[in-house]
Amino acid sequence: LPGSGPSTSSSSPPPQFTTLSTSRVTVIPPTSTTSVPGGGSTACPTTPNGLGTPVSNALNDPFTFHGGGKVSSKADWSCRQAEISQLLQRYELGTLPPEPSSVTASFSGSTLSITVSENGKSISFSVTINNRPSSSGPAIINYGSFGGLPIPAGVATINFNNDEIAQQQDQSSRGKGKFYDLYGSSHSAGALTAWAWGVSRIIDALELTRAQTNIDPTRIGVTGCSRNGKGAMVAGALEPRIALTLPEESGAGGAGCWRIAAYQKSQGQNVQDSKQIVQENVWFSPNFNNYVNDVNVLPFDHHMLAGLIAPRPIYIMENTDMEWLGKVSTYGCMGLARTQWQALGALDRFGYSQVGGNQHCSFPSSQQSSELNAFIGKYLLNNANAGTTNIFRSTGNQNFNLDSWSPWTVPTLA
Ligand code: MCU
Repeated sequence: LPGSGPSTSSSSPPPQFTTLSTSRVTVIPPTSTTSVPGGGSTACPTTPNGLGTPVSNALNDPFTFHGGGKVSSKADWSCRQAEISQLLQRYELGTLPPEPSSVTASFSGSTLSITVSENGKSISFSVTINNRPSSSGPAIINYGSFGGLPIPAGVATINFNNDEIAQQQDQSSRGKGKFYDLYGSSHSAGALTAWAWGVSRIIDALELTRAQTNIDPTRIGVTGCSRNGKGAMVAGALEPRIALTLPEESGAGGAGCWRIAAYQKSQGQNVQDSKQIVQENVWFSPNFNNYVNDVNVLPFDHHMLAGLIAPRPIYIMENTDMEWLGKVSTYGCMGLARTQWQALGALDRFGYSQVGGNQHCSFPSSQQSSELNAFIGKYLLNNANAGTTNIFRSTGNQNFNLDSWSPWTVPTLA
């Protein structure tokens, strides 16, 4: 996968306050090559300018490059992911800035304090870490205050006040928050991208303070509910150091696909769609406003946002009770996102579970022991016997034809 964790320098004292080296690999490869597992690099096809051919009443083919070539190997898949990430950033999410020139961190009590500098400006923020392991162990970054998952013993919780990085009150929040203090209020990133950048800085800080926190930065999960579930999915998609992505009831703009919602809307259903969502809040780049009235022109949909995570593990929790929350649009979208894990032979790293009877963001116990704990057990606690993690289930009668929305073939990638 593109990108890797930062290299750190621990030369200057004191040890709890270390500056990151600036020569790091960025998440989005700046050139048309991508690293291949096992070393080396491969040339990626050039991404042509423009939107390409519109796709209506179906989802875009994740396995065909923007320029038309087929994805036929794992190396191609890494190239395709880099391309999809660029397209998503260009037309919907806004640009994820490259690694900042310096990140410093200190840990005291339960507070991890982080300072980020770039272009002569700097910002600071802090996160609290609870239930730290007594020796090196995993942690889950939890966005904001909606919902919250029951986190099993042995896993620390890192509370991330994402609204401080990018506000999300309503449209008046555009360009407000510490991300924009650093990069300027007219930066193209929407709040979801700004928060993902914040998650990356938390992981940078964890890499620097490993000896103090006992948190293993290679075993980090991310979660959030609803608007913050959208954030969790985007963080997993844009930050390859996230080991487990756990979006809870993210709905439209997260696990939901724009085209499915647009189709439902045309049938008179009360589903949140692209036109409405950009009126409600600043989660996306202002550039997305140019496409919300005709999402068919976009060279991606959210099955491909999720696909940026493949084959890293993801467990998606959704609700059957309200169409607004994506009853159908997340089912269809993630049902087809799943093909990307299938192509990589990694179906045991993909979970979609949709149940009802619980209030929005109240985690239902039916998803706990055999699903959530299985994912956390296997992928953060390194317990291979934690349970079945090849999950695709919904208690709603979805009546949704996955095949008709995917007129493309799923390759086997080696
Ligand atoms: C599911 O996430 C959002 C939804 O997109 C909004 O339309 C609604 O207003 O709020 C949800 C939410 O974040 O609830 C906490």
